Amino acid sequence: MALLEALERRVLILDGAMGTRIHALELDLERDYQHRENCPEVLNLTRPDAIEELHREYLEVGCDIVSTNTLGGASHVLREFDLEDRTREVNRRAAEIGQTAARALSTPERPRFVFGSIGPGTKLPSLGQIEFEALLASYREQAIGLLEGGVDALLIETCYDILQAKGALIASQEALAEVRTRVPILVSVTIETTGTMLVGTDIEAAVTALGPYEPLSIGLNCGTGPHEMRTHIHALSELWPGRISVHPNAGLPLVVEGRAHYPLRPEELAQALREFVDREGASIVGGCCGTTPEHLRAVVEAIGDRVPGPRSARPEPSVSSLFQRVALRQETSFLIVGERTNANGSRRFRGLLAKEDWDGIVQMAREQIREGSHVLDVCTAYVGRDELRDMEAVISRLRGQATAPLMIDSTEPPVIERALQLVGGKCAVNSINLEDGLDRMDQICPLVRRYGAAVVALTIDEQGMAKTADRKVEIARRLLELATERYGIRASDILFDPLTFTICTGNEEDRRLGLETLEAIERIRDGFPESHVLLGLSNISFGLKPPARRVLNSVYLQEARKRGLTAAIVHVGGILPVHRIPEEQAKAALRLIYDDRSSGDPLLQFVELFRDAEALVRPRPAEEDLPIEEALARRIVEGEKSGIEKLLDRALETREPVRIINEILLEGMKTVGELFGSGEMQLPFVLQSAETMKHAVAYLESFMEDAGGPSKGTIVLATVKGDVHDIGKNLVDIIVSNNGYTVVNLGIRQPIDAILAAWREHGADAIGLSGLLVKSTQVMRDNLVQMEEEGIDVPVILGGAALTRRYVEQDLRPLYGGPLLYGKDAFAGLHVMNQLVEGELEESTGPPAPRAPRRRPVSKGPGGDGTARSDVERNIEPPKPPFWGARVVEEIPVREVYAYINETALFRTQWQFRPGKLKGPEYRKLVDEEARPERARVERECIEQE
Ligand code: THG
Repeated sequence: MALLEALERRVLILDGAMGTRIHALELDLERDYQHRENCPEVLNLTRPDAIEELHREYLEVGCDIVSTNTLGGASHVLREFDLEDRTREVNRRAAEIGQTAARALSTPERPRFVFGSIGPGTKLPSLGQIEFEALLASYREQAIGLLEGGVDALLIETCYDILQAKGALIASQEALAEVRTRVPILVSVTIETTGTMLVGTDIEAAVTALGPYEPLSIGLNCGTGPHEMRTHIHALSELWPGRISVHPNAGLPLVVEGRAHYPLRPEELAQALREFVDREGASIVGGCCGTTPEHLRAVVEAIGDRVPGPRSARPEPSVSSLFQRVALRQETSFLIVGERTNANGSRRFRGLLAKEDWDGIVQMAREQIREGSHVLDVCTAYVGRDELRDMEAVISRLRGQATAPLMIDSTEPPVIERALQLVGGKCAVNSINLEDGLDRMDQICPLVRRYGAAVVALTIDEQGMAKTADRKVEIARRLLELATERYGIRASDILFDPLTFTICTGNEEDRRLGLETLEAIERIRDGFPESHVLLGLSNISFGLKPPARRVLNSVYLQEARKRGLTAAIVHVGGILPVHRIPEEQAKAALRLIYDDRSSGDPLLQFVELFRDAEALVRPRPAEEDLPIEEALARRIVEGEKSGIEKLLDRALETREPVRIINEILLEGMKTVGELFGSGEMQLPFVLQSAETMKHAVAYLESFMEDAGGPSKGTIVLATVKGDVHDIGKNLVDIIVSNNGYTVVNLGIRQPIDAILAAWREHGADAIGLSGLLVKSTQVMRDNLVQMEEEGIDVPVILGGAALTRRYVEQDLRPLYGGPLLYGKDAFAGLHVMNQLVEGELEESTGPPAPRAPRRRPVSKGPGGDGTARSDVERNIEPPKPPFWGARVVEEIPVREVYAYINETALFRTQWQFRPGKLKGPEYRKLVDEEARPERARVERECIEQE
């Protein structure tokens, strides 16, 4: 209570390093350590006086909180020193030592606190180095000892495996229940210089996984100094509405004469922490490795009685994988849950399961992600096989080899629990219902809570599956009340599934089932706005032949989305964009869905249509019969890349590779842009087209002659953090690299630190930031602010659909000292690069940039300069997330591309150089183009659509 009151009043200061201080004491290996070298925890038993003295030093300089000497105090760590049996005692003693020191300096106005430190341990559960249950047992022992010794809070710190952090959290909660006490739990993770936790988790994914536990605070410690933490603290502050803690190292250590030397001076640490307090609203600050009482004295002085700065967190209900967060509400799409990793839903999956072809299953999962699935539904229930064993085998592979969060689809509580124990991210559980009254809920909801998951809630009750909208809504209300009130699940973690049935049986009573579901979707959306609405889409069409199913599923999906559907379990590859469905079929599907009998039986008509449909689809000329131009362009528009090489080979017989790109492929992309602009093509299909384009260009590149000459210059391209859209960026890549420049394409979701690291590494001349989402414009702003603070002035080009010239030039330009350019489409990047190398870069306003802006960045930062790391075990092979790393595109001069793109640049996510201060003909050409009313219309529509 006193702790919470104190936190209400002001920022609290945590102590500094313990480990490095203990090393400095040079204690006796035999007497003090009892031959347990590297086990500082034993000193709680043998040298309580020395530990108390270290605490007192921190309290005397004004720290509010000391943390116990128990970083390695979990029993699985103490086992390595033969101290496992004394786990409780070691931790209890440590807490008592802390309390003795704290009480001595406490006053009523300034109480001091003891946090029980719980460290990362020596084993990574996400890599299978320790079983989850064993991990829990170990941390439970430690936490019980700390609580018995009277700590004011439990501080789970230096987490580098998010699954370990979850384990420590669960164990701590259990310990609280066992000791019958209530103290807050705080969690602090370690983000490496790579920008993620050791196992690959970024801060947003970490917040997503930890958030459901509602700890007193989430924070960062160790790994790096405060500087490297900035972007992560900022992201944390945006996403996490609770309190924030920060205790960094005293900078990145340098090895001087064989010893780690932490370079950050006390005032520098204090200054950085004060910024976290003022700007990001941090509530608890202190130091980690390399910080001393002198550092903390400076921190106390700098922070004084400050209160945390204002916060404006925008929490987003999400799920996560080991690697990344996925929002349950998608800005430009619905949450796509891949249906194929399901033994009931895919013959291929069943076959792989039967053969125990685990790699094949990983392959299937990745295919679904490539197709656009955000989340994967996983079900291993298959008669004659052990569902639990299979789930374990599948999940333990997918967790490290697929980037998407998982939806655990099972009716068996033990299977669900086993899966949840394996995943460091935040899963969704599929599903709960009220079929047996509360029985199922009582088994599954506690698991959802315990493992911090989201949950799918089916509208089924004691009377069976709800068929009318009224019943669906009524059951949804009951499910929501129970889940939130009885089990403490947050409404924002619930996805209602109003279950659709097939409307294709021909039974009179089934015909309106789809309609009732649509009605229920709308009423659930309106009635329970914090929750989400999901459907297993393919159910609607059971009984029909595959071509008819695809059409009905696609049309029904569109109708359901209009009514408020936010998520669907689907096979993305089987969804047709409605613009590609012949009008007659789409209309027949609508009549079927709405049970429109005005022109006869809609089901009969629909089925009838597809008897001929095969003929109807057939007349579409076969690829072989089409002129090569049309065949290839069709491939691009339809986003069909498999086997496209054969077509390209055919085209290569008569054309240069460059001309194939210019004259055929880009023509296809132009059509895609037009379809998208007019709303006839949805984003996921645009992405497939872009993917096909990329694939084709990569193939053609192998036939192009090397330019031979040196690169004309280098640009780093990236889609900003939190954004996955990269069509525009990839087009810039194609165009710029084909004009003799080196392009370092970092891919999507890039934090600014990674972008700057690439800029330094490659000595790039410019940076291009891209992003489609509205929130990406904010991220770009933050990035520029950070670059400015770091004194960087490399030319930056911003591109993306949500940007406007006004925003870039009027709002952002004043924030950044270097040249800042608004790129409207693909050739803007090329313009900038050309101007850069000619030293003629000009912004459209403000004074012209000085000549020779090809300032090469000075290489600095980790690696190569003797920097060393903190003393955490690093001899571990982290799982490799299947990301694409940096790619350097070969340099090929393709002059024509530029001119060609110039003509066809209608595509809205392409970039275009700001036509304002360009000279001569280029200027006029661009202005002309801008003035084209057609173009303006398309743009306006795009912005409105956003
Ligand atoms: N709601 C919730 N969960 C669900 C469903 C739901 N989980 C399972 C199911 N329904 C959703 N998953 C699928 C998966 C596949 C198919 C339908 C639903 C499907 N498969 C084809 C078939 O069976 O004909 C393809 C078979 C193959 O490829 O071999 O239709 O509603 N919460």
